[in-house]
Amino acid sequence: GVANIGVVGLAVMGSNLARNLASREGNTVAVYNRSHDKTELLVSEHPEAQFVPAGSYAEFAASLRTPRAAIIMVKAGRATDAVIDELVKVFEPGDIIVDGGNALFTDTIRREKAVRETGINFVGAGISGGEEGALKGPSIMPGGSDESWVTLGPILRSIAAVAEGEPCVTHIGHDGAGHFVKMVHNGIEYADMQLIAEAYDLIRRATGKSPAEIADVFAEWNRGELESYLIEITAEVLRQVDAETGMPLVDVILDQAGAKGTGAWTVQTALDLGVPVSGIAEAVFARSLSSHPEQRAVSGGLPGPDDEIGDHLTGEDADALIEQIRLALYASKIVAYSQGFDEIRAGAAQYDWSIDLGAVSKIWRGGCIIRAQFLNRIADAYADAPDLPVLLTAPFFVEALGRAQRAWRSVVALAAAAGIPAPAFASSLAYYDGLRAERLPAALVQGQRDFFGAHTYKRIDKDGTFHTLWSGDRTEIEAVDTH
Ligand code: NBP
Repeated sequence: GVANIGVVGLAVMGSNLARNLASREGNTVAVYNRSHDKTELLVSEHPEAQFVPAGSYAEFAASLRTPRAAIIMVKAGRATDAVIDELVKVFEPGDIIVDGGNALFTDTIRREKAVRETGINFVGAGISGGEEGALKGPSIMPGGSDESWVTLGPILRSIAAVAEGEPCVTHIGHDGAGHFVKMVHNGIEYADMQLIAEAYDLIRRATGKSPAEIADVFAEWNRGELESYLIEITAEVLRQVDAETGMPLVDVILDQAGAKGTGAWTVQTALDLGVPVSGIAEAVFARSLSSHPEQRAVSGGLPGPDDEIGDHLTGEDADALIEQIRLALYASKIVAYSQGFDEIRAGAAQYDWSIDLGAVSKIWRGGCIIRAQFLNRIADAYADAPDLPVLLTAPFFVEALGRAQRAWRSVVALAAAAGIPAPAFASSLAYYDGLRAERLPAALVQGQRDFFGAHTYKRIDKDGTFHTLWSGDRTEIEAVDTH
């Protein structure tokens, strides 16, 4: 074979990734797609590219140099399993199969185990950045064995986005680690987008500013500590005018948010791990609420607050509120990222991955949807304290939260008083105050649990496990710990 890397699945993502690979010095790319017309189209549209088209899996395998390496970019789920089954038949021990689709990490763990039996390496790699990222440089989160990373590392480094001179790819950890981290990336993306949407809604409803005027606010924010791809594109979307009606595009788009499921995976996994990713969960639920028009329609008669915002704030008052909202957004964003990294930390402990959290934050600085300056601060925090249990307790973030908290509280209070839903702002603040609290009412919950289920409790003043004889004389006994 002459090709050093192959791509199976030539829809948008696969063909762009194949073109990206072919554009790098020294790469010759074997390409295969189930429906052969896509393969022919790609090759004929890009005569300059070093492609070796294959009409069958056997031809594909024959066109690859050993040890073979191939990236699968097909629809996640059954299609991925079907392609793996075919590749395993034509590949040999030592070869590498990479799944670059959006697989659920537990599927990746299962596939890695099954493929490893054949002596072939299987690498689940999260790839972020959409179509453009695939073509010009994505952020890549590969899992899999150390052995496969030796072959794969240089190839992936050559096609990844570059941030501050460093390629946005690192070997995340074994088996499903890469897809796990990609999943959490998407969860954080949901939270970030929801927080931005809440900020926009609050500004609009409190100041009456037009979407175009709010676009200017976001463009301004993008020059400061909030600088990020998502803030940048928010300004672009808000500025867009609908050609047909002349209205702001945001006002003609149906207000029902779609989802492909990776946000829900992040939350489901967090529930299993017992990690409170409340900001991410609110973002996922906010999309769910939006997509139930039949429920929203019948809720029109629900009473709102007496002090619904009457007159819009103007001039300095409006400016002051916008600054408060900016701070609330920044603080809530810190919480969302902190919760996401908490989930990665917990996942690593659960699945026995050794994940460098600082390296994860660095490969998100370019190519992916949540790329932002801010990620450098996260990298700094983990450089100073690699075992930091809660990201937001790093000095830099403590300072930022301290600076923002008054504004954050005012904004959440305003939203509640005015009847404007701001679930991600509110739950992020509640999480922050939960972490801060010296005592939590969890003590009462433990008492309730002991009352109805004899679930026992621990005491603050001595070791042991205790139970009060609630239905007897209500004396306390020391319980045998059955856990
Ligand atoms: P799609 O997710 O739309 O999948 C289409 C591809 O899957 C085609 O090449 C199709 O072949 C192939 N395929 C199917 Br469907 N069933 C197959 C089977 N049984 N055997 C062989 N091939 C089969 O493509 P995409 O939007 O390019 O996404 C590819 C992957 O990348 C997905 O896992 C996606 O989640 C992930 N991803 C997408 C984005 C994005 O922005 N779109 C971003 C990041 C990751 P055919 O041509 O013969 O039907």
